[in-house]
Amino acid sequence: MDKNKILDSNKKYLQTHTETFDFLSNQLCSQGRDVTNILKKLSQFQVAIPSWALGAGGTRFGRFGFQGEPSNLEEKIDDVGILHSLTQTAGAISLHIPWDVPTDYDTVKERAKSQNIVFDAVNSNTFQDQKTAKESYKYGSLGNMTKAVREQAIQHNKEVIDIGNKLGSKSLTVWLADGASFPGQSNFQTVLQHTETSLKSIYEHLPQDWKMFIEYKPYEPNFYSTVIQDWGTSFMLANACGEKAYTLVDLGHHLPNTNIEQIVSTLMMKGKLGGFHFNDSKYGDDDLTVGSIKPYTLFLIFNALVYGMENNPQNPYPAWMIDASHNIKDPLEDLMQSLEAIQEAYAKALLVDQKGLLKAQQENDVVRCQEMLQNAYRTDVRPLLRQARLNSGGAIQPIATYRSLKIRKELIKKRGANSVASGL
Ligand code: AOS
Ligand code: ZN
Ligand code: ZN
Ligand code: ZN
Repeated sequence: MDKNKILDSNKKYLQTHTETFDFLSNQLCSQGRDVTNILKKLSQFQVAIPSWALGAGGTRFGRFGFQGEPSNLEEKIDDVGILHSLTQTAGAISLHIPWDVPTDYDTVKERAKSQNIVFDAVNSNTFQDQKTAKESYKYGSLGNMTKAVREQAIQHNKEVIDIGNKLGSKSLTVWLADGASFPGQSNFQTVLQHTETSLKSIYEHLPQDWKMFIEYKPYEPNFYSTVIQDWGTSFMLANACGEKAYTLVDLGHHLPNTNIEQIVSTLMMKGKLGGFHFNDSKYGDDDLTVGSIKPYTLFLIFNALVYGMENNPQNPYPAWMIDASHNIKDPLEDLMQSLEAIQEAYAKALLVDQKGLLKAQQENDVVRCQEMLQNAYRTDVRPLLRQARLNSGGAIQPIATYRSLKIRKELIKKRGANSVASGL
């Protein structure tokens, strides 16, 4: 993307932005907040875009395409490049194998590098059957009763690691659909044991500086039981594998009203929170735009994350990823909304006076504790986000700029109205 076009479009927002930013920044400074440091942290916070979120997703009832979708890996990287140019916070892409197997590694790497994009966690796929595959995952993959199926799934994960390694990725995310739809269909202990043994074998294949993320999910596609159903099971499996294995928290993978911020805290205390899939949900794994349904919960989760990042050196810096699906919005606009919501929650969490909160907790001043969180939450931090983007050469108003530059129209012109995102 042409940087000058972004700088040019910033001109019309600059004066209003400067006024609101100065006002907020003065206010925060008088409260003893280090605005420069907050801006630095916001600029450093980079979120990986999943390759599968760049096209329109769909539901089991149908899929309505979105014109100008990226039809190959190179175009997916270009889409992330657009997001990154505008927001300066999407400097990574997370690939899904086999949907995104590169045909030419050098071209793909070059394409990413020229747009300042790095390759984040690679995702394996043993929840679908591939045309060329000998064995079927209909009744499970790493936990399947049949050894040949497990072997095929293990082998696939090892290949995903090799592909990621060639691109410069440093982690593998494993999400399993394994489970049962009806009571009695499988033996809980047997499938869990198989899953553990299979994961250990994949773990053996990890390069020295890699991590393995184990995702959990309570239900779907199986509706009676899922083998890795909750953070406890993931945590147990990660411990069984070794120090390079971690739990991955997907915000949509909890039963209603689960206290996710508490899960995050526990995992960080134990040094086992490896990665994050951001999204939002009302009912289940809805994969909606981040912050669109429960922004206060997102803030509370970020509050736990900020605390953990400052106080838990035993926990590595987590891998941040979005895991979303779009049925009715322009995927790029939706992702910009998600990135904004993530940064907003992070900025608000950075405003929490941790020392003051500890003091109020020690004094058992429950009202003050709550006030401290809510004061931070109720602050309109958007001027900080805009300033952070401005400092890095991004757009003051990413979505408005995307629209005024008619980027989707350009993509349709280049790719055609009927292009369908590869892998979907
Ligand atoms: C599935 O529910 C999980 O959230 C996965 O992380 C992810 O959505 C999938 O791997 C993409 O197809
Ligand atoms: Zn996920
Ligand atoms: Zn999910
Ligand atoms: Zn999800």
